[in-house]
Amino acid sequence: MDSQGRVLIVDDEASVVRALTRALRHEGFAIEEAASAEAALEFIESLGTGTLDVVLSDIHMPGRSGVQLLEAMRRRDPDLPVILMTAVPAIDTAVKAVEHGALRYLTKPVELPALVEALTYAVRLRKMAGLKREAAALLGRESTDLDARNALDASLTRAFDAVWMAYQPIASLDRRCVYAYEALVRSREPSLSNPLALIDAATRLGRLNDLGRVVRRAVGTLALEHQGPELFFINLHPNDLLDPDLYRIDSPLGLCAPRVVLEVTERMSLEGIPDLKNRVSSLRRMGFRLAVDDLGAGYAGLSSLAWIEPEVLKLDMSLVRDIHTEATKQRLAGSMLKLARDMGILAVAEGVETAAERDMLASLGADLIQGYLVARPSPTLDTPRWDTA
Ligand code: G
Ligand code: MN
Repeated sequence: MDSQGRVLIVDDEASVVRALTRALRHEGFAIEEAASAEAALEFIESLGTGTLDVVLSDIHMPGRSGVQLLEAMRRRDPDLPVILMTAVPAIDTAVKAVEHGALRYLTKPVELPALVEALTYAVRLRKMAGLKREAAALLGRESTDLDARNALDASLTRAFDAVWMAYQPIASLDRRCVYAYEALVRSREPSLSNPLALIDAATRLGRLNDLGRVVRRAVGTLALEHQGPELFFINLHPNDLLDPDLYRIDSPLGLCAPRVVLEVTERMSLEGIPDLKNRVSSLRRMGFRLAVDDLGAGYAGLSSLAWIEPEVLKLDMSLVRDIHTEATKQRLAGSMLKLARDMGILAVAEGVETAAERDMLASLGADLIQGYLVARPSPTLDTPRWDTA
């Protein structure tokens, strides 16, 4: 006889699993059991697609919680319905459950009629999702928007797991030393190996904060290990300013804040950041310094200067390129360098590729330079090539 649907029960309490299994088998469901979120994921991984109809999971379990199980599963199978159960309902877990697409949120002890009703509904949804996919295939629309989004989400998860940081020296011409290393995000995931594509994908999927956290953890960990006078520059997305994780003094990056300069780009508006001034002063109180990046590539005019009052300014490479032959760029860069000096702000010239550009910048008063001429971004903390620089 056809079952009512195949249910995976996930609960660390053996007596609960036993009781649910007995009752639901009696109602005609086929039952699988897992004693933890990890065991459930393993079981799902070992299945082909389409052989499980619904997951019924406890929330509070040793190891991963039911909400974390839901989150991990969403990446693998976007339309496998999940019903969560808890003995201690709380607003924040309910909110998270809904965010990650839990179908229902039931309070224990669960009453059998309500459970059967929820499971029956879930099984129907699951069947409908399968039918929609078949119809799409039949009509020659094999990939729906949702499929594309899920594929991108899966790539992005792989890309986060494969993130590595490249470091590029910022060199002092006068002192012939490395002043700092700028950390630049890279990923080994082939479909998102371009950092702009990576950031774009994270933006579209609402996972920018996850990316920022991965980057900050990587740089913070390296900076904690690295013994040396060099500072670390790290790029912030305006969105990172909204992430509470950035303000944690016990995070790896927070722990070495006095050796870290946070770059905020001029390319993106800071208009959507409420309380910007307070956020910036919190960061300063933690010991961070701030830089305005890509100056002259401007979106934000000079407003980010006023909001952030940076310790460091980075002249965009578009101003640097061929500066030795372009009088306008010389005048602009020269004035910016002078103004920065008058304001007590350090200036870095970015993207210096040739000795001619470097010499012109030096004659305009630049000390700190960054670019392929000196060193390319690299997984190791390299020393600059002074023969060319
Ligand atoms: O926006 P931001 O300044 O953080 O971007 C720096 C980017 O510029 C990095 O991706 C880095 O690899 C690249 N870069 C660094 N030095 C040079 C250079 O000399 N020339 C060019 N074309 N790109 C550079
Ligand atoms: Mn930068």
